[in-house]
Amino acid sequence: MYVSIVLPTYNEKENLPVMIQKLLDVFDNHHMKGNIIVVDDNSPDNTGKIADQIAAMEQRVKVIHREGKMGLGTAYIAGFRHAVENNMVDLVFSMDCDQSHDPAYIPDFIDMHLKGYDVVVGSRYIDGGGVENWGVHRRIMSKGANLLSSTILGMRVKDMTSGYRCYTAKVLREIEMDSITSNGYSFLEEMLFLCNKKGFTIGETPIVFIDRTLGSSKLSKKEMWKFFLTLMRLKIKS
Ligand SMILES: Nc1nc2c(ncn2[C@@H]2O[C@H](COP(=O)(O)OP(=O)(O)O)[C@@H](O)[C@H]2O)c(=O)[nH]1
Ligand SMILES: [Mg+2]
Repeated sequence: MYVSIVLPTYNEKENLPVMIQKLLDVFDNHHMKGNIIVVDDNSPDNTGKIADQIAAMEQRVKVIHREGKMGLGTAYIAGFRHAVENNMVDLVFSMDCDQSHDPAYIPDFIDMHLKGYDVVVGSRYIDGGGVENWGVHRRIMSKGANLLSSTILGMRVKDMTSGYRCYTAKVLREIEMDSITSNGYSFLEEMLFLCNKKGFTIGETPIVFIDRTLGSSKLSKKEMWKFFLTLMRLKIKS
């Protein structure tokens, strides 16, 4: 099993070194082959330079530099493209680089994949999953967005907005990622919608999401509105 981890970063200088070390420990402890692909958007806090320094010492770490903040969706796409250029790759993960996604869950995702799922979502909203450190406002927004999108799009997935996922290389080679017009958080919704439409199977594994303690969130009010607009557009398309 060869695994690639795509880590989009924007101002994550405190989190990136910790996250990479934790991921490499998981690789080593589980005898996994793989690499980590950091996609940095010219972070003003020099996350990109820190990533280069780590990559110079650790060949399992690759860095994609983009000119400026171009959004989470296109960062995922750039990382996914790079990951599947490698013929050895079996599974590609996406994870936030703020330590809210614990690398210790990676073996659970792999188990779900081995049960036959093409896409595995790390879910906060199934038994065993949860959220820590979120205020009431953010909890309601997230739960509401998920209920609405799974109901409107008629999908069984309980956590449509979780960014902790894994896809088989086949999924990423077959989904027309260029057709995805949404960026930011709506990307996550649109990607699952396309996977479902193509007939790929989607499973969920529980994760406890621990909100970041270092750095700050990039989720803006604008992203939330875009999420609902995307939902309507996908509904019309389906
Ligand atoms: N490359 C890149 N990474 C981004 C961008 N926006 C957010 N990220 C990263 O995506 C991940 C999730 O973002 P975050 O702000 O933690 O979102 P939240 O957890 O929903 O509050 C983090 O690793 C961010 O550094 C972007 O425009 N470009
Ligand atoms: Mg976060």
